[in-house]
Amino acid sequence: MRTKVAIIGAGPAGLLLGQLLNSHGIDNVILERQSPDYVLGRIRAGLLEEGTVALLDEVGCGARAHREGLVHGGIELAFGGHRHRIDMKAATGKTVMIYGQTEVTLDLMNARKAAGLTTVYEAADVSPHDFDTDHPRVSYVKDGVACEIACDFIAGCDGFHGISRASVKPSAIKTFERVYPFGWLGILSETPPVSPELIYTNHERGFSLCTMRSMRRSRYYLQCSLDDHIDQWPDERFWEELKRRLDPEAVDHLVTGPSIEKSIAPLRSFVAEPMRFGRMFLAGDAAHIVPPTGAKGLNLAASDVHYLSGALREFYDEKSSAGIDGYSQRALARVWKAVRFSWWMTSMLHKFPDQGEFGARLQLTELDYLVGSKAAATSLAENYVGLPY
Ligand code: RFL
Ligand code: PHB
Repeated sequence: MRTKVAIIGAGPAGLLLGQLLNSHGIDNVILERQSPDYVLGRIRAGLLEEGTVALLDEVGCGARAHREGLVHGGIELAFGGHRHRIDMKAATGKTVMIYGQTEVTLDLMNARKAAGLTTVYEAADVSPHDFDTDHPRVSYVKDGVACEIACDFIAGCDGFHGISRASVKPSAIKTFERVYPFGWLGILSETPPVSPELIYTNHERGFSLCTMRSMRRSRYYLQCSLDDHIDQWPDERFWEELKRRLDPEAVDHLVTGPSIEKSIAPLRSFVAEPMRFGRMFLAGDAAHIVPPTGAKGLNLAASDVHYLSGALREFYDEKSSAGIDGYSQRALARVWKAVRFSWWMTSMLHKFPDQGEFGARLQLTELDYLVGSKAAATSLAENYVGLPY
């Protein structure tokens, strides 16, 4: 098989890149290790920046998001038993949209199918080769048969544990990492959200977040220990702990119910530089990870593939390699700003084992400053709704 761009990974980065390239007549094939159902079953992100929604619109996949997504103009920060609203719309003129990653993925998968583009699911032993030459290849095994794709470029959209970044020789890559000493325990339940907007809480027992997927489906997160296992968190314990961390009004409004999904995610900041190695590019979680506190992971995957698709279009249409030469620097400039923002939100809102009373007091002071200062609130809002591309 031959294609222009071989994309490894059918998560949001790979699927969106495939549609963006296709809309400019650049043919591509996606190789995905898992089955479609497995990919669709991963409950992850829930919050889209306007820029991400605009990219879905650009590839004709935004209609359901506009119909079913919930547009939010603010968030609430809770500390010391009180909630304070940050009016992001007033500060920036922009909003964010609640629309689950599973829905984004489904819409992109359906569009890909309708366009008749090739996606090889359950592709084993996917491996990029010769990307330091003008003739890269990707090998894989499908149903026990060894296969190969010859291509012009490889896009590594295969997430943090993927093969693309791991195929680069260590001397060509520099990584930056911070691992946080806690995780997020998340549950999904068929209950109405406790409040119309998201509530981020700093509490002495640890962080909590109230979010949602729709007006009938809630998503809640609790900061938990990295040693915790979901078996130790039956639903009753989860709800009890959440109530301890919420303000009294939220406790009164909280509707509990059986969880339909429960998982624990570790928190990490990670950046690999550069994001281009000859004729292979990294995009999305394959190149960087942020803690979910700023809701930036999926949105960064979208801005990466926006830059990358533009660069490849320039290469094919204008016979210019300026775009692909500048991809890494351009993408990383935006990535690092989101890394900083997510690290800052995480640092301000979580209980750290070594923070002591001094650290805890500084967190509360920072939150108090934020909700009392127009300048500080605007800075948070500007980053939260997404910095411009
Ligand atoms: P993905 O989604 O990990 O997709 C990578 C795909 O590559 C496949 N793959 C391979 N395929 C072939 N061969 C191999 N060797 C392969 N290895 C891997 C995988 O099966 C998979 O299908 O990466 P992508 O596309 O870069 O997308 C990134 C996002 O998924 C991620 O950043 C977000 O989920 C992060 N995130 C959030 N982001 C937001 O923007 N807003 C949020 O509200 C938000 N909340 C979250 C989150 C992530 C969370 N967890 C679980 C880490 C909340 C949580 C709890
Ligand atoms: C989510 O809805 O899952 C979500 C929203 C905001 C975040 C993280 C996760 O910061």
